[in-house]
Amino acid sequence: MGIFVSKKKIEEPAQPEDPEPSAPEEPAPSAPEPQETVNPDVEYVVSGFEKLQADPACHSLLKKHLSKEVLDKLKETKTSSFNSSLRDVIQSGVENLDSGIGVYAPDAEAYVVFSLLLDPIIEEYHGGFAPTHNHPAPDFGDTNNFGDLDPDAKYIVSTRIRCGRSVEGFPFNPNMNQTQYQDLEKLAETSFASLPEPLAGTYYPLLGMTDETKNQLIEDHFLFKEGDRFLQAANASRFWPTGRGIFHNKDKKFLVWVGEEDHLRIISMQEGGNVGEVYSRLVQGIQAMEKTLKFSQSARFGWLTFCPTNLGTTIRASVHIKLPLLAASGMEKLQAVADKFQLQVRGSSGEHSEAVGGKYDISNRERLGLTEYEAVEKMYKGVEELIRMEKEAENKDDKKEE
Ligand code: ADP
Ligand code: CIR
Repeated sequence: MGIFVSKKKIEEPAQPEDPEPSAPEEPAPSAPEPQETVNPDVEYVVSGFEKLQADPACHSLLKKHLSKEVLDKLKETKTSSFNSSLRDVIQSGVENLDSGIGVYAPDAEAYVVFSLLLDPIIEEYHGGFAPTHNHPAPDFGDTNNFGDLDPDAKYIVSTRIRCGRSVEGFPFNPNMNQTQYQDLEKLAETSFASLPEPLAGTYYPLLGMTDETKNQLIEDHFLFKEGDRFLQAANASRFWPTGRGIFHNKDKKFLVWVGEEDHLRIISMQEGGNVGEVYSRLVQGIQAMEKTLKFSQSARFGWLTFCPTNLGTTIRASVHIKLPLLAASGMEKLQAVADKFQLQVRGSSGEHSEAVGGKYDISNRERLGLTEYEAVEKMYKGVEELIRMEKEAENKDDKKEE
């Protein structure tokens, strides 16, 4: 397990002790200097700012957008709902200097109260979603428009589309207590019980799961990894494994994560490149769960999530793909090609992992300011183009050999 950074309590100011009664002939002792209240959260963000600035290898959006001016304006700010501070927002990025983003929203109100820092990060991540923009209404479009990206099964190993949901009435991770995790899990289980075939299945709580089962589920890409240091530093892993678990249907093509980064992650996945099948199953799953659960939404940001990169549609549509020629020089080079289509390249075990056996995870990068349909389409069209480029490179190689 990685580090765990606890939320420190604000210490009471030291009280001066009552002076001893002095002898009448001696001068009265002077009153002790009033001591300044030390607020550890403010001290943390001030030194955190310096730590970020001092590390030339840190390239997070937090470092880029936390200017001295923004720090000074926000360092004493708190949300009224949960008393969350700037420290709660930036702690993950300060403890993990290799963060890409570095911030989380400790509660829904933080998106408004800390907008001076979060708005520019959101704008940069989600392709120019400016403070004046509003996220469009949910629109899944016609799921049948997407076909199989790789009918010959030459490049794409598997396809997965997920979304995140927060359940109304529960705070985000750092403000959840143990009972709330248990209550959230119970609510989710009630919802799973109402799922129709072929989505129906079983919920497996992490509590009591053997290490063997857990590790197999992780290795097979079904379950979240344990001990994510980015989440731990954001105070998102407290009371682990209470209230955490995974639901899946019989063929493990429809899955739901409970209590990880978001309250729920709804997932559809299968082998091969049939995006239409994967997407339509996800839409069915979301719509079935909406019948029993109410999810948190904001007029400006769409579906609300813990990480600002997931706001809006919360859709990450990905393929596990092998593109040996385009990836010949590694992940960074492939990312440069993928940037043209606003795609994100991850390793084969998810974010912050390496590409094993030349298998990359390529997904839409933006989730906010576009519809669900458009988010999937970004991945679809981009990957279609990458496969075309790989084929072109294969043809060039063939010509060289002739
Ligand atoms: P998330 O997708 O929820 O943001 P991760 O990047 O950690 O989180 O991925 C979660 C898991 O899903 C990892 O095991 C990852 O390898 C797996 N995964 C992602 N895309 C695919 C895919 N197209 N096929 C199979 N597994 C996938
Ligand atoms: C980071 O900043 O790298 C982690 N907190 C993860 C951010 C989510 N990543 C993403 O690009 N969607």
